[in-house]
Amino acid sequence: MADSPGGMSRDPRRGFAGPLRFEANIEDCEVVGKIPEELDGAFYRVGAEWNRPPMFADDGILNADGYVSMFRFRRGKVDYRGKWVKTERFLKERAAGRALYGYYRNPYTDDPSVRDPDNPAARTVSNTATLVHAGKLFTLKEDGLPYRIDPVTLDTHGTWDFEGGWKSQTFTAHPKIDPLTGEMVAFGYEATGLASDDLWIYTIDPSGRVRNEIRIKVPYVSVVHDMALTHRHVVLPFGGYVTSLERLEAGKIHWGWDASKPSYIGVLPREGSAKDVRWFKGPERCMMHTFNAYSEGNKVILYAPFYDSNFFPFFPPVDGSPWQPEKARAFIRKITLDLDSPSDHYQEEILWPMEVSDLGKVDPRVLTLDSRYLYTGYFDPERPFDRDLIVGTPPARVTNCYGRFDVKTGKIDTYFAGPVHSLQECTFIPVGRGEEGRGYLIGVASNLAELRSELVIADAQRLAEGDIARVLLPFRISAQVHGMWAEASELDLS
Ligand code: V55
Ligand code: FE
Repeated sequence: MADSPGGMSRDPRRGFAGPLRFEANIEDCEVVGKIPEELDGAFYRVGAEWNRPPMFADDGILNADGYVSMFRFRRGKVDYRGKWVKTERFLKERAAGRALYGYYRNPYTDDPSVRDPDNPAARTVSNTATLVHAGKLFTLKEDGLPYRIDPVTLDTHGTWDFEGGWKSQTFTAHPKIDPLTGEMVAFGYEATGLASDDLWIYTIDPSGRVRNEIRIKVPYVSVVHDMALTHRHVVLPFGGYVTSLERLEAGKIHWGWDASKPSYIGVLPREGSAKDVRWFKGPERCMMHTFNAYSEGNKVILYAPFYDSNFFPFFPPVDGSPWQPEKARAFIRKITLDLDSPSDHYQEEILWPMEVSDLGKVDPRVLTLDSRYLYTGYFDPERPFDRDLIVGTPPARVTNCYGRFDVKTGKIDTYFAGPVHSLQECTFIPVGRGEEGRGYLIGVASNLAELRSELVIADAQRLAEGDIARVLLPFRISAQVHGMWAEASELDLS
């Protein structure tokens, strides 16, 4: 197998994506530039990493073990720590010394010693997002309950059901925290078991207690991966992916893609009930992540980087046709949901012509409100990039820029990471009081030439000026799915 000049193997399971089976702790990381002294808190991130080879070689990476890590900022220095999320599943597989769990979200494919299709949440890998609410840190995955994580040691302290108030078997990876009230709105889908059409929405007060529950039914069982929250409404987008008990009993991976299915966006008042849900329909779309939404009169405006079609090659089309990479493209869309309209269709506008990464953020202080700036990564082919470093079939996606997309003027302010770097999801760190957009934009970059990871830190109002600082790790860290910033005062950090 020929290696490229940078030592990058052409085998997509080696090189930068090769297995990592260690936990790590660095006090006072190497830094270039100057870490802002005003930052006192932690960047928590989680991703998927196989602790041992998967049972099935064609399984999806979304089924790999959760690995949680932190960059702790304090007095101009940064410490790094990374640990496995010690889920029930992780501990059982470690004791057995081999994979016991089969395909992504299909318990029928599990080893008989652990197989329990009546309790699918017990096999969650908790690999998708980190959450801080009411003084606690969690890792999340949409097929199970949150796992509670010690914010200093990153040790795992079991699952959390909000002191019994959370009744759904599942908890979304994308709850939303209202910056004006501190309340969290979250939901679980497949709430009553495998392929169930129950979706339950909860409001959790700032002290972490469940205050309200709304039980609704979905038009068809699909991935409801993210949501949006306005100061008045809950927004639930989904489309395309399908499952059924028959599919699962037949031993297939949880989702298939059905291009004939409409996309749906549900809207309901935050204090409403099942009869208040309005389902707006649209064409084939792969609706994974949102940026933000707001309510204006009887309209809800949603900004979201939805894909034209199926993003995931390992969730195959149900009609046996091949996965279509040219349709797996995300664009920044503005979607209008008019609650006064007799039409059951949503209106959609593509705001910028360029393809973007669908892992986007806004300043968390303007979540639920009419926000101006959207932040996400993209690949700018005009920038210098060493194309020999792109591996795999289909080729690994590269993100060499973060953009701040201004929805008021259309302007893009761009941060460029470097000619051998691929950026993971960005995170916005708010600074000061009130003013949207004031703060830092940070994220992990894979240095594909040196097989190391770097944390980049830029002034979010001066992205084109490049780094303020970079934290250089002496090793690769696994690809993040999602991460977030927490102030030291939100957690008991010492
Ligand atoms: C996503 C991620 C998941 C998952 C389902 O990004 C959807 C979308 C990391 O796990 O299980
Ligand atoms: Fe996500």
